[in-house]
Amino acid sequence: MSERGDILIVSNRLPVHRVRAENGGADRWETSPGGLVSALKPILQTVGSTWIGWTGVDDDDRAPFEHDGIRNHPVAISGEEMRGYYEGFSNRTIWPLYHDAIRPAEYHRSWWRIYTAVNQRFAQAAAECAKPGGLVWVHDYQLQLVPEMLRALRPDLRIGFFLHIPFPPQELFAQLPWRRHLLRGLLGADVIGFQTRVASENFVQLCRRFLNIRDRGTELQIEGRSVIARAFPISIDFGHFDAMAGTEAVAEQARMVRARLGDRRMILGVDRLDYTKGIDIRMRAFQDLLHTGECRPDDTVFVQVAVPSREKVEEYQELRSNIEEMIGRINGKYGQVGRTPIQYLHRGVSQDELVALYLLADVMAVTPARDGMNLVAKEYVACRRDDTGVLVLSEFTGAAHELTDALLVNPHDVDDVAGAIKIALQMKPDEAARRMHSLREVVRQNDVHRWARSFYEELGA
Ligand code: ADQ
Repeated sequence: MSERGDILIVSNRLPVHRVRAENGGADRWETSPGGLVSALKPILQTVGSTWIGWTGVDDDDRAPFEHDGIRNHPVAISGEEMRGYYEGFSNRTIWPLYHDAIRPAEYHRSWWRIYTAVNQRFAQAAAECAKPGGLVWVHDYQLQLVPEMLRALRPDLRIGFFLHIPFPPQELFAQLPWRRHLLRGLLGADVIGFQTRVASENFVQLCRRFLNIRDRGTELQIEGRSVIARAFPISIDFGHFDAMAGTEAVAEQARMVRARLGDRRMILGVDRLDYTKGIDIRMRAFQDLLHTGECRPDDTVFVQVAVPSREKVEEYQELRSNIEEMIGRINGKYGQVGRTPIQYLHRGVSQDELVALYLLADVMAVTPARDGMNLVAKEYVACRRDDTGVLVLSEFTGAAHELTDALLVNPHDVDDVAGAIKIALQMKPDEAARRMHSLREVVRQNDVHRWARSFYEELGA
């Protein structure tokens, strides 16, 4: 991969955000949290790379700049375009539809027009930056039309596309008024990567049905080209998390938090505040355990970290009030003075703090109704160097396909989730160790470096 020199990454957001300076000093850039950035950063820092994306500020057409070893190339998007392309089409049409339509998807022609125009701008920027015969890797559901648009502008390029979220079954995808356009958009790539085999099979079936495309399993034939569509399950930098879990800085953080928690058992949830993540389900499950007395506020605490997300989208504002109301109700009913059963943080946490929480968690509760992969589950496992701790994991995550030694649960079944948390809290140390040991081996062997290598090899790097 490094022999090819520059990698060109194209995604909605640049991997940085601007932090306002205090005391009149200069603003600075910071690396952003989130699945994509956590996954790619370790690889990009080791080779020359350019990243094309939005800075997070409307109409920001600043010149390219360097941060943390990556060259950032901003794409300017106006406030109105963000409402149509991002908040609208990406997050109120595609996001719910691709996550099993757990919220109704909305179809608006004006959003689609803006989505198309903004995708064209990203394709143009990539066409201008890419070296002759170079590699371009386009990411995620906000940019599904870019591969086809980019191929039209620069047929010399090798183009990869990776979808971080699920790809839905035919019955759901078929609702989309622009279904053929989206399939053709993706087929502009040479390699299309999905999180799971089911997702890639859904895609191939849809290409057969709506575009009459011939295929041989994972290889499709379109206009004399062959396109590979298959699963590349994303992962984390195992070595990084494993090493961090052994540092003094993390141990110090863990001691501080432990002192505040006392000797209570800890159940942990860490997510972007998103309705797909099933935060409500695990709260309901915990409430059941408080109700039956299987957990008491003086022996167990649930720590839920929820990083603010998509706050301009109505569903997310609604979700936040529902979750906070629910937590308030549970704490009001079951709490004691000085003993709050659910500790809720609505903010990002530093990586030291995050790893300290992973180390303190007797049980990690990951219960999305649907999730492309879920990196949090893998991060938890990577931090449990002494093979303690139990992972409760939704069957509907991509991660569940690999992490089969977790306690797998149906997130639509509160009894199942409550039952698994109870089993996890009571699990004998030798069984917990056997499971954790095997989970750690899975993540160690299939880390993010292997993921990127396999994608790049398929792309012909
Ligand atoms: P996300 O939906 O963002 O990712 P996830 O895979 O769990 O979900 O990744 C979240 C990342 O953000 C993790 O690396 C985690 O450490 C970090 N993070 C979460 N909460 C945090 C907090 N409060 N403070 C600081 N950091 C926090 C999307 C898809 C997933 C897919 C990833 C990668 O929705 O299904 O796994 O992309 O492909």
